[in-house]
Amino acid sequence: MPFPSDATPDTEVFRLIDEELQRQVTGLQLIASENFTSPAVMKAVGSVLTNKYAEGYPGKRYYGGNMVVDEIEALAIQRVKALFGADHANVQPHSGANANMCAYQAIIEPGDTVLGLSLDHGGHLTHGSPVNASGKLYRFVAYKVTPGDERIDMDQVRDLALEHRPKLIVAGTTAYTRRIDPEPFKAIADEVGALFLFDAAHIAGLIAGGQHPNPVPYADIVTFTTHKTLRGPRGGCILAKAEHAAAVDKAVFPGWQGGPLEHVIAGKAVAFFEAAQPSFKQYAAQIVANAAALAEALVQEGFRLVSGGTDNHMMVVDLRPFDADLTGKEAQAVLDLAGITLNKNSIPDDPRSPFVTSGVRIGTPAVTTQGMGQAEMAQVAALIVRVLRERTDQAAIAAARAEVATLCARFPAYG
Ligand code: DSN
Repeated sequence: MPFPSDATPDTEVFRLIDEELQRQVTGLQLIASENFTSPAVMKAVGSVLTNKYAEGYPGKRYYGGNMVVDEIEALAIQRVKALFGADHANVQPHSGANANMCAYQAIIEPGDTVLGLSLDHGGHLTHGSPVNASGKLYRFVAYKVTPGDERIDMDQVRDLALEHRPKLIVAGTTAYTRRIDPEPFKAIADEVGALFLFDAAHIAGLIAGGQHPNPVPYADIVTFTTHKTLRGPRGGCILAKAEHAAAVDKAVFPGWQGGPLEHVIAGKAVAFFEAAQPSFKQYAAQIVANAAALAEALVQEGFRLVSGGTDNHMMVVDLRPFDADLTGKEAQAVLDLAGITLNKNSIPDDPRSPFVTSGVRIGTPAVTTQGMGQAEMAQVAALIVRVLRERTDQAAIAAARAEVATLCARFPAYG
């Protein structure tokens, strides 16, 4: 029986989706890994492509009826290769975590030694955390940031590489605020005969927008998510040198995944198109300028920033100099009440647990998409400070919530 229209008797789910829309557009979205994707991307993701099975790759599928899907996936591949100058692309990973596990399976064996940034110093779960499959399948050795300037300790990376002779060196972070230069990593990898993987999940949009160095010429494999600074749909992607192309494709399917999400792949294709436009360069530059402005304003208010500042889209704020009793957990909760959404985050060598933390992570991709600039970042900083100072005063929190809504109404995320 055909569906008569898009009317649905399910009022519950769509009421909740509408509630979430209101939450997103009336509050400040400062989670560094989130963004507002475009209506065009959402249209692709909500399309009939969700109905199609397409195990395999364009021209080599295990199901019929993939003539259109093949064109869509080929377009996504062609666009992302052009965007980053890559030999090969696989656009099927469902997430960044999947992309990393697929990449490992493509180029190393279980038990092999790998260097990665420690999770509590800004690395990712899939860079060898013992609770993650990466840490169980491979022998990860963690490098850290220096205790002094809190930047990646490249001397330690080299020392550990010489000591452990890893098969693979992983660069890339989830809570690190400085530019990552791929060249010194590549030099160390070459010195010890290791392969080099760059996880660009957070900064893919900054790379596409010309704000951060492109790791593609240096790395054997580059992985990233499409939904952070790149502003696409939720998903992952792998770029590889030609010699790893076949192994990467095999690791994604049939290695780790079954049917690709072709509706999401269509959304990725739209996002790659958008990121190739000249206006995306301005967008990426504004993300960085906004982060610098917000960071500066927070420092003026007595916060300490891990590494002293930011070169990218985020900052990690050490709350202790502002208020020794304030934890990241409490800050996140009270700011949420005021419509300011961010996440608690460990600072390097945090004495508190990862569920409590002494810090928060703040990012500017979403507010920049809304069109906010440096002037608004000063206002955002002032709101954060007020809520944290007056965190036991319900009336003050309610007043801040109203101001947040007024600010967001001036910069509507969607029309
Ligand atoms: N959860 C992502 C982030 O917030 O950085 C990393 O996968």
